[in-house]
Amino acid sequence: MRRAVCPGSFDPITNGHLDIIERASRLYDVVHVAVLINKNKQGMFTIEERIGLIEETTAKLGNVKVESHNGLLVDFCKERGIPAIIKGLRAVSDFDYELQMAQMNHGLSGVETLFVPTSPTYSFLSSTLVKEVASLGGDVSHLLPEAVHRRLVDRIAERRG
Ligand code: COD
Repeated sequence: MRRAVCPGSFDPITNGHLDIIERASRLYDVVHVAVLINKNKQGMFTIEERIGLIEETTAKLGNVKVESHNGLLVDFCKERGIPAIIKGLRAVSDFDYELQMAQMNHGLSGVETLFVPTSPTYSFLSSTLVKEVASLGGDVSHLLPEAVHRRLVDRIAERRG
């Protein structure tokens, strides 16, 4: 079984994330999507909600397993025998930090990181920007899976009261 992991915050999953997960799912037998818990970061969606949205949008792929993890990504990999981390690269600006993390993760555990270039359609896309634009009334429906867009619009409305 060839396994890889796509890690992230996924707050929430965007079409950019989904593109990378779909491409990874064609290359590996099992793709683990790891929702990393960052206690210092207050998300818009709970970890359980993020997992639910990822499961809903990746169900059609058939070989994606979604889990959360509190701690080091390399420990998630070690516990499951995963030798490869898949990361999407949006722009040169992503590269410095991604390279640092790849080298650190390799140094810690020997796990390899493979970079997949983002589709040009999604090169500007991040969960943070999507939340900001949607909160200010902008249309982001073309950047998110339909179910995720619906939940985002509802969450923003709930927060407004
Ligand atoms: N196109 C293509 N890929 C994309 C796009 C896009 N538009 N948007 C995001 N991605 C990919 C990128 O590869 C990105 O890394 C990944 O999706 C996740 O993105 P986010 O924004 O959901 O998540 P991040 O960047 O906050 O995730 C950072 C991690 C949680 C992966 C990292 O902090 C981590 O590994 N943390 C665990 C603790 C740890 O091990 N720390 C030591 C690291 S050396």
